[in-house]
Amino acid sequence: YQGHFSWEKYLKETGSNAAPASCFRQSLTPPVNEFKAGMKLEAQDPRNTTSTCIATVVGLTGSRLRLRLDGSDNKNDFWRLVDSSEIQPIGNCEKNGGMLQPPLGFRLNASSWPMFLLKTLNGAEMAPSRIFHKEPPAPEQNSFQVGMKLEAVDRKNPHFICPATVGALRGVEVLVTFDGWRGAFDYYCRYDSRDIFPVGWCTLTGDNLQPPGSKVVLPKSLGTPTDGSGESPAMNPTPTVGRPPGQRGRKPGRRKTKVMAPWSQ
Ligand code: MLZ
Repeated sequence: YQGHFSWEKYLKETGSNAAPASCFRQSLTPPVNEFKAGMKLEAQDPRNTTSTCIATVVGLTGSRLRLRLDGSDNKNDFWRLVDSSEIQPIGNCEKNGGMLQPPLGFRLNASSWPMFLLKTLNGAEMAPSRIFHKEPPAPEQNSFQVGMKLEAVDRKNPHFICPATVGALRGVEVLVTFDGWRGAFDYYCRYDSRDIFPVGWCTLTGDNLQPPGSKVVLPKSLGTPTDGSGESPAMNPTPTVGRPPGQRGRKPGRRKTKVMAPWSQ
């Protein structure tokens, strides 16, 4: 369910272009997700990336897994693509001479880790290695351009993938700005981050792409918004979201009929 958002209409309406798929470290056809809830695997601890832990699949969305580290709480779930190099089949760590570690914030005494590990793996359903996919190679360089549209993980709400715009470039980094959110969720990431996807990704994976927010980047003065720092529908040559210039004095919430965004289907 795509929340009625149509990229085709939105790109037209905002006069913008999608970043080409070749800009991204993503496979052209999203990897199939054959994982099941309850399966166990090895994962790098996101809060302590040098340690490999046991994780359980607690949810699935498109090509991504919602993971929870065994021995951790339910407040630190994280999401990984099925072709992430940060997840491996159980046995991989030991095969490479490593040792499985308790997660940061292990809820028991550290001394009980070996027994906990035995118990958590006993009779567990281990994700078979054939359902892990190889991570795609990184593009050779950062070929994003300011203004290009993409789909990006909202890192404050990582279960969400949202429409976004490249707001700036900084060497190998890109500023991901979320359309209609006034900068509150923006972040810099490397151009080859696994958290950014080409336009159309969610349609291919069946992920639920969030619609753009309705918050408008307000101009500093009452003049025209020309500083170019904003993205979002407010940057349209003809503002289509929020209150048009002629209605600036109007109190919000008085509208009787719901106005549909022009990019709604
Ligand atoms: N509940 C949150 C969700 C915001 C999601 C924004 N994604 C770019 C809020 O409304 O603040």
